[in-house]
Amino acid sequence: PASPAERLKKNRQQARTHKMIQIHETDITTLSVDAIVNAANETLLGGGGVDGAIHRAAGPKLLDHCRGLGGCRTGSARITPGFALPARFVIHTVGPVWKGGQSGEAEQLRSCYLESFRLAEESRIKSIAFPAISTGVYGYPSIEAASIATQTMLEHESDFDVIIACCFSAADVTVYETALGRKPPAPSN
Ligand code: AR6
Repeated sequence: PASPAERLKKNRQQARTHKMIQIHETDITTLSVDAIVNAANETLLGGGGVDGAIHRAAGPKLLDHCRGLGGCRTGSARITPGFALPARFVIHTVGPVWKGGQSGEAEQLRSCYLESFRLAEESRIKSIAFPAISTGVYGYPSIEAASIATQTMLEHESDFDVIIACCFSAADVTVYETALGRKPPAPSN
């Protein structure tokens, strides 16, 4: 029989290769992770959706801090403290507005995830949660967006203890499960 140390090593190896991308259906502001990602706009001065929820939960110091950043281009990201949030950091990224798919939206959305991961690695962040960037007010189709999100997550899986795809609806959970191949796609009739 394997020794406890061997079992632990095996579990760790399995943990590294399996399900380090977790899908949660929750309010991202409640997550106790090193960093949560915000789907912001270019001003970085707050807004509706997940951005509004993050600013409310973080408190006014977040807005004060963001005022000093001078905004952020679409596809880029900035990191700030989490202030009153349980998360230590917020990574603010600006997703593309969906204009039909022929305006570089996919590359910009991919860049949001890559830039967020880059900043996270620079700050030695080991646990990170992403909302479904651009799929609310900005109108990006959920299935296409989840395909880009999960692809970048799989590319960075080995650099983190956990990556959370934070969904705000049961429908989005199914979309992410399908994108990660954990559920067969629903029949399209
Ligand atoms: N936790 C997790 N996910 C959430 C939460 C929450 N508390 N609230 C909403 N979502 P959106 P966008 C989901 O509109 O499309 C803002 O005004 C939501 O259901 O927040 O990138 C900014 O300031 C959806 O799945 O972001 C920008 O102006 C996802 O988060 C603009 O909206 C993204 O929806 C950005 O639009």
